[in-house]
Amino acid sequence: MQRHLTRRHFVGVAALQTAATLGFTRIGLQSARAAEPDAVESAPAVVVGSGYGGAVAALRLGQAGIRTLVLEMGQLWDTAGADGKVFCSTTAPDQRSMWFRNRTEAPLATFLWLDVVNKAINPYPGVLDRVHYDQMSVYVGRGVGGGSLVNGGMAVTPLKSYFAEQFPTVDADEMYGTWFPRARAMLGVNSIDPAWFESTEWYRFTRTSRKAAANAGLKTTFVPNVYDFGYMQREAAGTATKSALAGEVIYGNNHGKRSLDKTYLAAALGTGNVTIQTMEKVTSVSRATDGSYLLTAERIDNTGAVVETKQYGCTYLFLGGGSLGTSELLVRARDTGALPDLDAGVGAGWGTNGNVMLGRANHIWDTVGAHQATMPVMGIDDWANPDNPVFAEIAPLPMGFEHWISLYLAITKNPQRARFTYDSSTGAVKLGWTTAQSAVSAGMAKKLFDRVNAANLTIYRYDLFGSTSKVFADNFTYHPLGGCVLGEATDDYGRVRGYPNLYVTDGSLVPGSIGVNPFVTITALAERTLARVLAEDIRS
Ligand code: FAE
Repeated sequence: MQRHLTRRHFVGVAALQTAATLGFTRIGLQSARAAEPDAVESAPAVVVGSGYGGAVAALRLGQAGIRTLVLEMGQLWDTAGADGKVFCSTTAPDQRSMWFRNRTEAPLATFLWLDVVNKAINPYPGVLDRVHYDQMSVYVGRGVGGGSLVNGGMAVTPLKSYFAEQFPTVDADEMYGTWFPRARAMLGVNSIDPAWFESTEWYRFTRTSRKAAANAGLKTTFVPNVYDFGYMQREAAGTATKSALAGEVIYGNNHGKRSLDKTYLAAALGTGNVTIQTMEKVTSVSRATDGSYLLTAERIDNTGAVVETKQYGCTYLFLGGGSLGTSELLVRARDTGALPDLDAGVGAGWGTNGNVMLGRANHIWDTVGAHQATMPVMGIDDWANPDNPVFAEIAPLPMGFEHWISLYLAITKNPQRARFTYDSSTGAVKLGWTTAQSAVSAGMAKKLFDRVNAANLTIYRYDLFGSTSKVFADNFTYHPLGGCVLGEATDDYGRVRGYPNLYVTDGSLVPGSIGVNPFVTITALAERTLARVLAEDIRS
């Protein structure tokens, strides 16, 4: 990653740090302000959300000399708490862990059926949210950097043939020749040293799962990550403060991870043209008679109370609120009549990337280790199996003691899709995904792992997901995708149909499935969109 750092990048990092130190929620606001009525702050370009899609938009707009305002509903995670740390760990969660909850809602609910995983916390704008719909819940990151703050860092480029299947109108050669390499370079993707992997106690859990897969005739593959493996080796050697080796991941990493606030967003601020405002949730979008866009945003405080309702105006609007955030804004805008010409495809094509989590119980001699790194580095790759395509990440379960559990996040090729709809009686946007649709993913995961269990004479773990016998956690996803699918609700470059100068740059463009962990694809598509839009649409 070092080679991508520039002077401007460092200016950006400093800006983020200064803002945090001084407790500002506004960074460089003045530069984004134009001669507008008091109630309206305007900028040529506004970006909603600061995850992958939003961060790419912010950087490329800033580099093109366009004053850009980023509105992010979460906070800037750069201020240490009383313990001297910005983020809390998975083993000792506090209020920083979750977005306005009284109790944590970790993916693993129980251990030996005991309610020992989740803890009572104070409601606070924490970094991980679990959004509950009727029959599916979705984990998302909240804060400057979006999902990059909480994810496992697995930076996987999808199989070219499956990418082409999912995006038939996108030039796959150009994606794999230009946009994927650019995304990987900007994100700071690196790979674990195979020799270290084979010898370190911190990845015993992965080697044990690899052996079990091999016994079933299944192929495993290393996957790259944005966590700095050089740093991780220093953690293991005792020369760097532990983060991935100290149980830090879904509630944030204090060190080692190249999250977006350290890459794209730092560089964006370094251009001097980008402003990020935090704790502001965009609640509606409409269009003025001159064709510009108007946004309403609610600024909240640490209790969640709305302390100000603000109006923004812009010529160019980029939506990077993620699959949920962007779909919600656009479905509501269409169905309330604020943007009535939005395509019927807005809200459609949503899927879970076929996510299912499960655990297997190993034999007593197949230990997984009391010490586990939190960054996954390997997957079981059975995607080429035409009867049952599955790619299963070998996930860590760092409990600090030997538990003999192999945990997996399976990505299955589930063809089911759902739609977001607007409920006019409550004003809520609902998701129509059903339990029966999840069962398709669970069935595929079962088919694969029944093979692993049969070959190893092992069984599933029945004690991890809350109820007395739940083996396949198919009721939540880490990978929400779709809702504003590329080439359907938008043109082939993320331009929203019916509304000039309105763009989608995030995971809502991906039609419900990409076969691997999705952020490299989201980033690469956003790079492609921004290059095209800057060349053809924007006059600075
Ligand atoms: P995202 O990163 O979610 O960013 C959206 C941002 O917009 C957030 O910061 C929101 O707070 C903000 N926002 C939303 N609505 C509004 C609004 N109305 N007003 C203002 N701000 C708003 O979107 N993917 C991988 O590729 N590899 C992994 O290892 C991996 N592990 C994961 C582990 C966990 C626990 C989770 C939750 C996800 C994981 N993912 C992983 C998924 C990945 O983080 C996700 O696909 C991307 O973050 C999605 O990027 P977007 O730009 O779509």
